[in-house]
Amino acid sequence: MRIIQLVTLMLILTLATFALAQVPSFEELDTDADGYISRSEAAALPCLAANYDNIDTRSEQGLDRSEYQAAVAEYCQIES
Ligand SMILES: [Ca+2]
Repeated sequence: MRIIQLVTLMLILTLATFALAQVPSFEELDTDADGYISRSEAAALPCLAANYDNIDTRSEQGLDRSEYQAAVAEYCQIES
């Protein structure tokens, strides 16, 4: 019985880690498809929203694809 509980716990932790590691694509966040991620669109990804002012270095319509990719690499990586 104890083995089953341990295996179940390990499975839950593995699935939780996998779920947290999933970062939406640029297209998934750019819901209005204007080619930029606005502050309100960024709200769907907390690690992006929390650092939005640091990331949006060009202060145009929002984050472009290169800013988004750099931001994910810097702020949204989950240690495994
Ligand atoms: Ca957009």
